[in-house]
Amino acid sequence: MTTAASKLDAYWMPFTANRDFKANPRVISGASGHYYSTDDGTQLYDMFSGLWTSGVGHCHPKIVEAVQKQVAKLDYCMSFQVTNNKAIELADRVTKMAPEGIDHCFFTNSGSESVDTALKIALGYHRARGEGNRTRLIGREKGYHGVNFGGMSVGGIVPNRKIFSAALIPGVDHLRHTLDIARNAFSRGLPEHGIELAEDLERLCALHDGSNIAAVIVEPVAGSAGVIPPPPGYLERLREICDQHGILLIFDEVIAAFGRLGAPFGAQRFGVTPDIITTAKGLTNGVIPMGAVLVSDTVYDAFMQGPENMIEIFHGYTYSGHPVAAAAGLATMDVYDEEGIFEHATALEQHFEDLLHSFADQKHVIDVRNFGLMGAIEMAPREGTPGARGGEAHKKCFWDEKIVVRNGMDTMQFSPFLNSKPDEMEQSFAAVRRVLDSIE
Ligand code: PXG
Repeated sequence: MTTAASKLDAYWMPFTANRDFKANPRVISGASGHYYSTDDGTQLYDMFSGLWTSGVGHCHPKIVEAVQKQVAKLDYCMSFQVTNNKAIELADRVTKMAPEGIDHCFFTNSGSESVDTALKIALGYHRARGEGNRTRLIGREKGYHGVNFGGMSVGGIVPNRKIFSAALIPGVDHLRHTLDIARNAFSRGLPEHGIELAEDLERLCALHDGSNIAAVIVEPVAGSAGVIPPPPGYLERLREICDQHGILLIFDEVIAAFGRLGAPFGAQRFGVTPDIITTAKGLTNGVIPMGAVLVSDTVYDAFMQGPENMIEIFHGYTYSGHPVAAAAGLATMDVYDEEGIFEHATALEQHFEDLLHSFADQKHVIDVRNFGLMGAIEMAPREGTPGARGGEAHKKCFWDEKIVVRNGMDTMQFSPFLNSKPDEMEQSFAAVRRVLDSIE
């Protein structure tokens, strides 16, 4: 046997139950449009757009062509002191799509790197302005900001932090999360209750004195924790409090940016402009790893001081602004524009919401949440084995129904393609229903 599955032992898979997986591997070897395929020719419908990454579908011909051309023309060039034309073009393009006043772009290779970069920029910004005492960082319970030390520390997903607790960076506090199933179960879109939770930030300002806080980082809609949209007015209130205390507001838009919420950025959808936006995923449609940190003029200008021959921020990656990734990014932006992808995503929202909420009366389902094209169906955990019901649903979807869905414990998450067809959404949710019906 020389198939990929027989060699699995060497591969330590990320965020996966390795032994369980290797006993029954699910190996993808091809993709086209909205389907994955396996070596034996099975086609599987992807209900998660990759991992929130591939909004316009897999192997989009325009992006494939751009990558093929670029890799043959300029495969790599130094990212420090010299740069490449594609990185310049992409930074310009993406900042033009960003909210007014967010005009500068620092490239990374992933969401985790974007978050750690943003946190470092926040600290550097205050120091450059003579406020080096502002070192505290504020995250939120249930937040996911990647797995590097900074992002893990401001993040609020317990298992991701648990065994690393001694190494979490000091000086971090967390706002309470806004998931309130008791009051908000089965909300369509933004949940009614919970705006008062934004006042947690005032409490932390009172505790530490706001003048010691550097930045607050939140996902506009929490993704990994199982799609938790904010109560109306919550993000606005965070913005206000940050302004009152001179604190930078960071939106982690690794999932929210590039159409998932029907706009280039979640900031625009919510009408709240942060000082810094972190992105990745949809920046290249997932085709080549790339992330970006977008910052306001005020933040950028604070660094552009001192001797002009000096580096302003001692930070960067060998692959920052990689030309092949940047070419994929540019082609992705073309597809977003030329195919009216964000408009299409907006037009699908109602149908997606209706399909999700049709699960409200399904057995075991205790909540359904959605906003934009982010959706979740939460099931009650099985007595004594939390996560078992969700894991079983994921596997049954794959093996019995040939659909790929993601579960976080007992919450099924959905990230439909931004250019989904209504009938494929209906068929795939009908398959999910059959699976949930069959699960005890
Ligand atoms: N911030 C946010 C908001 C994310 O969603 C990251 C940072 C880290 O990105 P990288 O590229 O370093 O993985 C993410 C990643 C899920 C799921 O099930 C979500 C992510 C990754 C894996 C699974 O929702 N988001």
